[in-house]
Amino acid sequence: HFTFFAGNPKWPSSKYHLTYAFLPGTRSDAFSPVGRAFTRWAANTHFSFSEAQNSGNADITISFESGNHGDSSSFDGPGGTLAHAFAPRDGRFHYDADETWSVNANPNAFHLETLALHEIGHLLGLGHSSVEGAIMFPTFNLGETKGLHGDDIQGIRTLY
Ligand code: TQI
Ligand code: CA
Ligand code: ZN
Ligand code: ZN
Repeated sequence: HFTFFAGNPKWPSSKYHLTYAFLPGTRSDAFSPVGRAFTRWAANTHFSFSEAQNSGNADITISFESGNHGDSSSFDGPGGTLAHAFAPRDGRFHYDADETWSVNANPNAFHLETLALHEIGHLLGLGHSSVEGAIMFPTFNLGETKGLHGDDIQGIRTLY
């Protein structure tokens, strides 16, 4: 079953169109997988997303960071934490730059699109789920690919 962050933080209901931007220096092979992840969420929720050119006024920003990078949780090199995103309405989504990432399913790398689906769930207000097939289920393996599950969609519908 889905969960939310403490206090149920969410985007205002009037704000269903969110913009996202890649911070300068983001590896360009991440653009399409992240874009596909936003498209999947948009297809299954009331949200729509578009890429902003100027990260200064985007609702959501995406970047690759390494080690201590100036927020409350440092990355830890290869393994351990892979990515993180903050609860609404923060909008920051960071990938750990020290992991091996892949655009296509690859048994020896982490799948950019699958991690983006999970982290966007956090950006929209979802916590972790007890349903094994859910994108918000708190276990994720090297090489694994997943999609959205009814439990994830139900979570967003319940929160908003
Ligand atoms: N990053 C954690 C995550 O995204 C960071 C985190 C832990 C977190 N607790 C949180 C973020 C609560 C928001 C709210 O869950 S991770 C998984 C999972 C990670 C973990 O790199 O450890 C997935 C990334 F769920 F399997 F544990 C993706 Cl799917
Ligand atoms: Ca790591
Ligand atoms: Zn960070
Ligand atoms: Zn998570």
